[in-house]
Amino acid sequence: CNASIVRHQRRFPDDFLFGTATASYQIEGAWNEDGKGENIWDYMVHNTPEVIRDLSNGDIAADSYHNYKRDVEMMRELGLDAYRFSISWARILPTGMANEVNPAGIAFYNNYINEMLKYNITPMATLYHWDLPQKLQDLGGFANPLFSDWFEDYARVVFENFGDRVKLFITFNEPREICYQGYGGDLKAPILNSTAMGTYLCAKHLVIAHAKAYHLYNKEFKPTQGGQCGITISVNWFGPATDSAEDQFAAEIKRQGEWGIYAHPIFSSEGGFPKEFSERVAEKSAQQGYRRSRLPEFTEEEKELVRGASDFFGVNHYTARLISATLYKEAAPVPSQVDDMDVGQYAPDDWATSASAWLALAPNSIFNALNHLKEKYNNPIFYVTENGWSTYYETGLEDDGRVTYYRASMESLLNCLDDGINLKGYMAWSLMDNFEWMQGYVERFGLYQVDFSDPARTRTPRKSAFVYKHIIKHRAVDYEYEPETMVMTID
Ligand code: PNW
Repeated sequence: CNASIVRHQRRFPDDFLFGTATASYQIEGAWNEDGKGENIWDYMVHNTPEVIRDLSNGDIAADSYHNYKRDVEMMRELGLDAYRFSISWARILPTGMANEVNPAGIAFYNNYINEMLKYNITPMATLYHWDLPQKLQDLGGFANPLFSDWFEDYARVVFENFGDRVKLFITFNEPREICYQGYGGDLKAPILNSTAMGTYLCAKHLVIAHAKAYHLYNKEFKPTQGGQCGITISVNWFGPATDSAEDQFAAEIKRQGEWGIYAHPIFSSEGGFPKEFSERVAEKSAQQGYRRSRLPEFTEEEKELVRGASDFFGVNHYTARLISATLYKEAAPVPSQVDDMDVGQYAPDDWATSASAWLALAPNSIFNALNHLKEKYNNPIFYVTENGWSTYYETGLEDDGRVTYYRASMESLLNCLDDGINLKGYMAWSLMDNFEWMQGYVERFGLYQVDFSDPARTRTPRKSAFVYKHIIKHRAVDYEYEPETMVMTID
């Protein structure tokens, strides 16, 4: 009877890339070893340790700098097709500028990549997952219009050194979290809390930096290396709380403000920032006495540079909210991006909750998000580059909530494939427990548990690791499956 269940299951194509994702600062540790420079997370956790919930930091983290072979062994245990990791800018360029390349940093990523390739695991490399060299932050970081040149120089070093073997590059991970949480707010380094304009200056310079790196790859590296270069944007689903025209418009403003300001310049046919949101910021800016909109404009030349500059759309998707024009508004500073959007949001009570305040299990939300993007941006190639569920540090290995979440995600992915969405792969966040930014080690996202009190940072598979392995192997979800033992092997 198992066989008949399997026969009626919907399946993932054989060439669909199943993987897991991590990020350099969250796993590597070795924060000052072998010539690595200081980055904005090193600086923040050492100078203002109280901003981290458990007063911890990523100095050692999962110590992947020394444990990379074990990491690749875990990828083999899971049977992964691909692995998404990020490169630490300051590990390979300690000053941030390309004047000085750190050979030990290059060697580390070469070893990591080569170990994956030895076992046919496709590397997907993110150039920037939030760890800006501190020396560039001292000069304004993403708020400096020259940022795009510094990023282009760094990207060249990455493509030159790794592009012969890495065929999937992602420039930036999650512009919203970089710009809104780091510059407009105080939820991520560099905790600028520059509410009026921080988000928007960063947004403009970030998409231009992305485009310059993309064109560099396209012109100088793609012809010989033959890979693809894209960007990853966090796209949670924001649907209207009711069918009223006001709520529908509020949901559209929310989508434009949260991720449209990054996606529209790159993926829309007209380019530039999204229209309705731009009008709203211009209006509010005028009312507030500004002589120009706090949202900067693109020149025509910049618009052209950015428009169409991506081979694929990487989507980090975790959850959803219902959006209202009038209800559930949170207090926000004026002026700020939250005040500019000026909408309310909530998660219904019947959505399961995780260890993270922002993360609830929303029904079919990967499909809702990708279907919207497909219609809006003419069905580009998509990768889901992150998706995952948090449990508390005490939860241990029996992570049934995570199992439920991943199975629901698989159904939503299959709905995408049935619908003709051009979706090529899925990376689960995360391979293992890691430094969860402001939450330190309190919230855990790993398929593998990491013992952070053990100097060896021993990794142990959770139930969800066995379930994900079973899904990858069979290219389908079997709801009856339970691991017989918690002993993991390489098939
Ligand atoms: C991602 N949201 O951030 C990051 O890319 C990871 O580094 C991080 O560890 C992971 O999610 C889990 O937090 C997000 O509000 C931050 O929906 C916020 C949201 C989504 C993703």
